[in-house]
Amino acid sequence: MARPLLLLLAAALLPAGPAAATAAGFRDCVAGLGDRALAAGVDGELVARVLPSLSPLERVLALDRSQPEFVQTFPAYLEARVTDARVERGRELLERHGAFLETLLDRYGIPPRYLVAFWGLETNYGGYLGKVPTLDSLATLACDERRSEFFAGEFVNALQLVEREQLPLERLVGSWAGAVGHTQFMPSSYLRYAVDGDGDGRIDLWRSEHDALASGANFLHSLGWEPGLRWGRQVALPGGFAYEQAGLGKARSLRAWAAAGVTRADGESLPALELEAALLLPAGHRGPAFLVYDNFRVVMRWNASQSYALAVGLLADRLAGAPPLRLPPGLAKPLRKTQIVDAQEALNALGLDAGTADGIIGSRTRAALRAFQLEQGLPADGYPDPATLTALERRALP
Ligand SMILES: [Ca+2]
Repeated sequence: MARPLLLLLAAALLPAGPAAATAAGFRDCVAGLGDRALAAGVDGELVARVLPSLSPLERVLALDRSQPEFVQTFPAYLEARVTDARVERGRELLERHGAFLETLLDRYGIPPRYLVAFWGLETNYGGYLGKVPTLDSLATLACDERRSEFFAGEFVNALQLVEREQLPLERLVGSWAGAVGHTQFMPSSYLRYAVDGDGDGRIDLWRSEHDALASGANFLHSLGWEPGLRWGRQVALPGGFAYEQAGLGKARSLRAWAAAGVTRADGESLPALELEAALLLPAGHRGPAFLVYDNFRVVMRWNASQSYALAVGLLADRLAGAPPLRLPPGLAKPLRKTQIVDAQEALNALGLDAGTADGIIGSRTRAALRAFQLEQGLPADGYPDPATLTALERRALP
């Protein structure tokens, strides 16, 4: 019964005009979220206490709509995230939490270096948990038309979490998009996968590092991590390699890659196993090449970005003592988003189906670029390097 009362309040307290319409719209929407929470079994007292406290956050909408001018390249992404300082700190934490991390390896099959790598990438090992009030950000996004259904569900999950863990409301802070704690779980993942690592009977991903590490281990285990296998590795390609063999959807056995002349980065042969691996060229054929295994796909279920999953694997390797990845110079130069949009439009005009011209280099754009490169006799790595963009511009001229 909260809805009519809140609407009346909104109408009585706010001035007329567009702002009032927005504010009244938010109150109406929030009342709907409350009904949804009640229907999901959330305690009425909690719903009644939370609803009037919610505020729409303009900056959350601004961030959700922000369109970066530049597309960050993989080398730039990696340089910003897998830093020497982060490696050093991660090694300290591996040591400090060593005994506990070993128990997680026994129980969930996730090696310590991966758990620490996720921790480092998500929040810089708890250095930045986010300060945005989670219920406000989730309500704001749930009341925006773009991804309303997803965030409405997360809002209800957040209330269920408050109830189950008896959390004080002020504890719920995190990223602008509603992720919380050391491992930046959305409320649905927190409810479903978080576990009590320190054994105090509660699951607190903000305050307990052991709860966060154990929850990360349980999450990866639930997503299908295969114990005993790596994420992948950097490899070297032979001269004259046919780059169109690259792509996450083109997995072949390690034995087949070895037969195609692919070696470990140090030139040693790959183990002749039946293990399935896909070849990735995240910075094109001039950049590093990686073979990635099934556990890489598990990391992408945590976060669907290939760059993120590569950063997790490469940080984990460095925590275990691997040297920094050597990148050829000049690859980190960012691409303008407008350049990518233009390229996508040109590819679509040529009938090569790059998908929506949104400036994001996804799998369809990569496939369309590869088709164009093959047609032009360019290295078919699916990467928008200057040679490809120039050829595309020329080809697209009327
Ligand atoms: Ca705990």
